[in-house]
Amino acid sequence: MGPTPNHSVLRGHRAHRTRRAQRRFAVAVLALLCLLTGSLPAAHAEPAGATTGTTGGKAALPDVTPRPQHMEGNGDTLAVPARARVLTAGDVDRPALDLVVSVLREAGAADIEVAPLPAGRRHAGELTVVVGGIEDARVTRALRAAGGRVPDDLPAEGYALASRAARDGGSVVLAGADGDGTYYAAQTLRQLTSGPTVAGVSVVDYPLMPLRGAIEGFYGSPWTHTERLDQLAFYGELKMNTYLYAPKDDPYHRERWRDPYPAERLAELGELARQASDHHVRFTFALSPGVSICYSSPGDRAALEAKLQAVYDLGVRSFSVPLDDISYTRWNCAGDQAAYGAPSRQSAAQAQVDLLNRLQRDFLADREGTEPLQMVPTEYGDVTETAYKKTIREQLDPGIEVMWTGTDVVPPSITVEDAARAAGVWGRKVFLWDNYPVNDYGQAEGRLLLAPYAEREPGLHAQLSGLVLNPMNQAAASKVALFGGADFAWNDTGYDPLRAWRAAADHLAGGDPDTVRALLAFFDVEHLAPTFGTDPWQPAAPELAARLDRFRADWDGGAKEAALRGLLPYARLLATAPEQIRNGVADEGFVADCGPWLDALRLWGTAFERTLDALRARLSGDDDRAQQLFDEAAALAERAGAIETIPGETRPQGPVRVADGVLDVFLADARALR
Ligand code: 14T
Repeated sequence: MGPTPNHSVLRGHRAHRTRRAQRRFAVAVLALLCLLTGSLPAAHAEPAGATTGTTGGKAALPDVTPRPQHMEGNGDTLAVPARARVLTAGDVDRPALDLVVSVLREAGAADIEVAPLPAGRRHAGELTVVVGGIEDARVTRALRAAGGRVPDDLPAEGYALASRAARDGGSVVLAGADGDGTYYAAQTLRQLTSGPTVAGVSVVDYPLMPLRGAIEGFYGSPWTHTERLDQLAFYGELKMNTYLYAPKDDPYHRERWRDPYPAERLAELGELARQASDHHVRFTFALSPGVSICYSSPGDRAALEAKLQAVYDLGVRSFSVPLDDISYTRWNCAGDQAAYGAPSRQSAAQAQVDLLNRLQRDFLADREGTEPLQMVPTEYGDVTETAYKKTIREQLDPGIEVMWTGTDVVPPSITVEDAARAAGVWGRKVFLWDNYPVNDYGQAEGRLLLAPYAEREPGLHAQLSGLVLNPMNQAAASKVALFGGADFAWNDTGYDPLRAWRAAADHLAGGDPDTVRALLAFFDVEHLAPTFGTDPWQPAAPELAARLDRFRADWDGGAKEAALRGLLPYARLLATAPEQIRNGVADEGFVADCGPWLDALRLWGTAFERTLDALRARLSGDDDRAQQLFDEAAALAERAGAIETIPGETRPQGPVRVADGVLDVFLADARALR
């Protein structure tokens, strides 16, 4: 697994641009070819990022994330001609239609006509794209005609898609179970398209978990408005349908929950709600009154409703009341003592149940289009039976969604059995709040969490109502884990953590292989995932550690020259990865988020190279030169160790860590190698 050594020289901005120009040229040549032949030989048009091998001239299936439930090859790759007609059956979802048109335009269709079915006269050599609901007989007919499969029963958000090359043009059919499904079919089409071609496939696809997404639920500096807009678009691309707004350090969300949002903040929330629905994402607004609420006070209940009403008026229809990280061993007012008795787990649960059931019954049930209320219990990170859980299980409105973080706040794994026990104690399927890749706790100081989303057991979909990841303050860097989370929530039974990890690198690199290699090497040195305890649940730099082990074995076995030759390219890859990433990743947020870690890696990587050079000098008997190189390496490592997280951004702050416990240890030990 992992990256292979990169022997190529660094590419700067100019080389990057040249590469793009070359690609554009290749696209133009291909387009010309297509015009002449009508379709492309499959083997010549393997889509970028394809991982399956090409056999006997058959097209490799492209790598689509999340991984579809069913996808088969359907003949040759389609060449997108200059002319395309998009035929809509009924009222087609607007974002889906816009996406189809922009994908075709990107692929080189300059002349696109959008018209309702039935079609008028078709022109020779044009591509026909049918978009509509799977319940429409004209759509299923088109689907069959294009070699697609018509499923007997398509779950909500599902879709069927067929794409087929033909001598005289070609056809693509997108059939959604509903508007979401049609949009997801268009998102899949986007990933099937590479340059001027579309892979010939037949897909039947649907999610295994009904709620998939992220919860902005960390402590520390909340995401910016721009970051949130970018995240929502990204969620749409990954078929995630949920974003929970719950930033602990938005004062209006928690500390000052009673205070109305200032007008400009409210306007931003409205814009987020629109951006969410434009990308088929449900915006859930969370309000956390637990730090100061007086449960028995009609005034506080009215303040809570007024706050939710203001957001409802913006068009938001989904709400959550998280009651995590509060004390339930004391009341916030004398009235609660009178109404519920002395503080206890049972009385705390009773007060919470009364508040939430009332909110569901008197507020949400009365309002058009609202989703069931969601809540986070105060005991959210275990499955131990208590008087608190018993009261919630027995008395909380069964329609209210209950969140759960696993068998700990940051659990090292989540099994189907754990989730089944959670469903047992809460009396309903639970909604998983997964505290990965969040880095707001002490053990995560100086860390960026870039390991694959892993250690969640396939089959969890049967026990959960959904899954959201709690990301890092570094929004764009969190996309690495979110890629995996989206894939897992859609299709946990087909989930492969390393495949999703590489797909994330491929996405960020825009398919450029050198940048993919640099990213995977960078992810590896930021791989350690801590827990609240002392043992990490994902190890530090596994790829680098394996290479260092091999080096030691060779060196100790006497193959010293070979050991050095084997390791040097990887040291060079680490030293040059930061510049490759800065030049090759188009997502500016990602590069900005990773800034201090990239700066530190450049120094650590160079220290690594110097150390190997020192060992070589020592081997050739030049001890003075060796000493000088070791000293240079030590100076570089010291500079690297002094780089800190961006002030005011992450909580907690501290020196950034790069393969700590692996690379630093190797560099120190290497001085004694003879
Ligand atoms: F509500 C929960 F599901 C939850 O996870 N709450 C917080 C969350 O906001 C935070 O980002 C996450 C990771 O630090 O853990 C919870 O916060 C805690 C929990 C603790 F037990 C913070 C400190 C703790 F000691």
